[in-house]
Amino acid sequence: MENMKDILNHFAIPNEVGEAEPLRIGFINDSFIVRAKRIGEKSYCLQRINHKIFTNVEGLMRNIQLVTDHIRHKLEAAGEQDIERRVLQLVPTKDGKLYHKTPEGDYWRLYVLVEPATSQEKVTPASAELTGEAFGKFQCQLSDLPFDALCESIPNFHNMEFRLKQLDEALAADQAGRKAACGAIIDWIDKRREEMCLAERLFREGKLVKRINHCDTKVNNVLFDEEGRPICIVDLDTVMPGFVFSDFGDFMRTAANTGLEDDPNLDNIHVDLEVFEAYTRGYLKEATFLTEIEKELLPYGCRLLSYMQTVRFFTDYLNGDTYYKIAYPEHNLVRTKAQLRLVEEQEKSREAMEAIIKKLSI
Ligand code: GN1
Ligand code: MG
Repeated sequence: MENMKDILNHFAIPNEVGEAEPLRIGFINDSFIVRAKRIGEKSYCLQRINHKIFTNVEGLMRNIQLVTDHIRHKLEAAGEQDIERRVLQLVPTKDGKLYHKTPEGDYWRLYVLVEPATSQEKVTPASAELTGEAFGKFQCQLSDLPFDALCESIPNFHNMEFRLKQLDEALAADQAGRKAACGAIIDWIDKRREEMCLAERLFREGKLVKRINHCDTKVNNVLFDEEGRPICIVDLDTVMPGFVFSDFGDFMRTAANTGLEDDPNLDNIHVDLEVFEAYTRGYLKEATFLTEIEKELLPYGCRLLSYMQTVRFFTDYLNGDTYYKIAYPEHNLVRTKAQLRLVEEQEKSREAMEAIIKKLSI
């Protein structure tokens, strides 16, 4: 079995470094920090990729290289000075590969550590606006890459038709015997099926394009500099083709909600229109590539991503909690109800959201 030193030794690290120390961030991969021995030299972030979730590690790593190279070239062309903090940089292995696979079948990769940099867990209207700018710029930098240059690192990740098919399979199997008590939720989901598969239909009709999305647009996936300005987008595992409102909607799902994703008190859940407006302002400033239909569908994207999450949590509940980590037995049901309520709140705020987009589009 390879130890951490053996693993590090496979990578082409140009300077002397210390031992890998565990970093407690993220739920999916395991991360370690590897500090430079001398001040002023580079430090690194070593990660074990969760290949149970990301089964196509080769494709995933090719995506990341393509995206980071593309952004780097754009920054160079624009004369950017601080490139090392503006885009993630992979360190290849000594034999020129993007990752190292151990004899036990674990996959490891190494990034240059972006520093100095800070991250935020909670969003304010001010940081929402900056985060909107950062994700808008990220999509813009990638908007001239053909969407099919990248693979789906998780196939059908944000495909609503596919998520409903998974739900139907879970309902048919009823593995955990939980279906009978969930009639109201099933009806609620059924009522919205057609509306929520609109994007897939528009794509088939050639009315909507796919673009490269980040697919995990939480505020903690943006690094900020000492002055609180966004510098770098991180967590690129789910960067893949999809509809623009995946990124817009997922940010709103997680940040423009006055309650929690798993709030047991549904009365806490409302759309935070201040955060919605701030993020939208930042996003629209940078996302200059948007077509009319994409812009028009941004409020729909918010409902879609919350609905998709309702379906995903509920499917996992029916399957007996096999995907999401749970903190207590009914956790996935509580999450389902909280996301369902968020969709309802977003339905109520639909006109207000549309008015904000209209106002900011002038
Ligand atoms: C998972 O673990 P985290 O928070 O990065 C999930 C997202 C969900 C989210 C719900 C790879 O993301 O798609 O929206 O949970 N990521 C994956 O909290 O499934
Ligand atoms: Mg993530």
